[in-house]
Amino acid sequence: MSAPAAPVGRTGEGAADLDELAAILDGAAREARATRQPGADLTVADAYQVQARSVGLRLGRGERRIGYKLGFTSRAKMAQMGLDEVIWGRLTDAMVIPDGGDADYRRFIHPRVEPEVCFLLGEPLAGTVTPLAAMRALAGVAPALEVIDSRYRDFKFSLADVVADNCSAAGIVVGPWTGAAADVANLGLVLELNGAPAQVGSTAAILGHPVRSLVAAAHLVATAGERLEAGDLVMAGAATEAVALAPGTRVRLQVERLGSVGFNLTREG
Ligand code: OOG
Ligand code: MG
Repeated sequence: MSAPAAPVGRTGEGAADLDELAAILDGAAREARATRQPGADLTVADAYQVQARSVGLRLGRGERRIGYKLGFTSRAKMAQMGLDEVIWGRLTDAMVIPDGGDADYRRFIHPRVEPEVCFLLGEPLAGTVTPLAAMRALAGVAPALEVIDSRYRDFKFSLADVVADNCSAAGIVVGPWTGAAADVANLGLVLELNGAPAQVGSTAAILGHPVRSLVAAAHLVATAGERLEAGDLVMAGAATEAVALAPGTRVRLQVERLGSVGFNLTREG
């Protein structure tokens, strides 16, 4: 009698299964075609392995690492997705959409946009650091938009699923840089779609103070033996719920004192 086949990604499973899932998720992103969720047997620890391997496939094709993103750093996002643990993912240069530029709708499956702030590191930051040390390592801060695009059907996932999928990372748009000394604790923000407000909020919604995202990033990436490097970007996480984007949408975010950032999602056909 033969043993039943083990589900993909179960703890203790061979590396091959994690590689296979990494390849499936990478393929889904490249082809902009949704795939099914891996299932309940994938652990969060294995999911980070899958993420590292799928981003490894991108780097193997010549993409360059540019930093990290955090997810579920606001109550609004946790409530929207029904998950309440801070997660982190990796950013590459292929994800960058120029401020004021166009993003091709065909690149995405079911894109959503989030209002964020982005940090630029002036010095490396590693492991357990204080908010003051995190602040001192900064070279700048900017208003930013993240385009998330889950590779899973119906944008539905467990914590492990979304971690494996590089936290839905698909695009970032970074606005003008302001000096590192800028106080980002509680800045009002408005996310507009086609000129109409879609979300209104404050940077205070990001872990109470966005610098806590930077502290969390330094700590979390260290668990994978990595650190924030000088020149890295860190996306702090959405301050409000994410908003679904239809083709042909003009997106703009205004953040008090930091200024604005935007892009256009191209029309269909
Ligand atoms: C996961 C990514 C969440 C954020 O800013 O909270 C995220 C998702 O909701 O698909 O990027
Ligand atoms: Mg985000």
